[in-house]
Amino acid sequence: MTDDLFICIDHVGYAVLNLDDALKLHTEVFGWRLLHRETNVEQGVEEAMLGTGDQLPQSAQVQLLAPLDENSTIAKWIERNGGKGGIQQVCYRVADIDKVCATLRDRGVRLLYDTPKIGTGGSRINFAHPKDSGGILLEIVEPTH
Ligand code: MC0
Repeated sequence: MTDDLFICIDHVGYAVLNLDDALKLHTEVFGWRLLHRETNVEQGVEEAMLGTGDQLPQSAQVQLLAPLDENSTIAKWIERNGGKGGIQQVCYRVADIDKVCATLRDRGVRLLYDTPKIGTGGSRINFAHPKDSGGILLEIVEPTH
């Protein structure tokens, strides 16, 4: 057991305008494999997780995030980005999200949620505000296994 806060980069999240179009590009052209797809109403997204193995969680996956409607954080991000997709977030994997969130709060980082919410595949997630993480929206995930 080390004192490291994070295990690894879990995924990079791309905001996309259309999930099926983006899936075609990232699987057929770039050769990623679709590992998981779901709709997360609370987060306002339809998402797809891409990797090179057969099952979650792997290191450094690609997550495609399409807005469910115009109120989605992804829709707002795309609008602010001139109507184009791009990198919306980077996500770090942790073993104990409650412990890591407490440590980050102690260090002055504002987290978006008081308690973690449900993310991809039933994982527990929280986000550091971009103002406190060098302008990058930083997601923290504790996978289910
Ligand atoms: C906003 N800002 C960003 C940003 N979004 N900076 C870097 N990366 C981003 N993605 C900046 C704005 O430019 C602005 O800076 C400042 O943050 C505040 O922006 P705002 O317009 O006042 O606030 P909103 O309404 O855009 O909200 C930003 C916030 C929101 C980060 C709070 O996007 C949020 O709640 N995100 C967490 C949830 C999320 O992203 N869900 C979708 C992924 P200036 O300098 O102009 O003031 S769901 C997911 O990822 C799940 C499924 C999973 O992985 O399991």
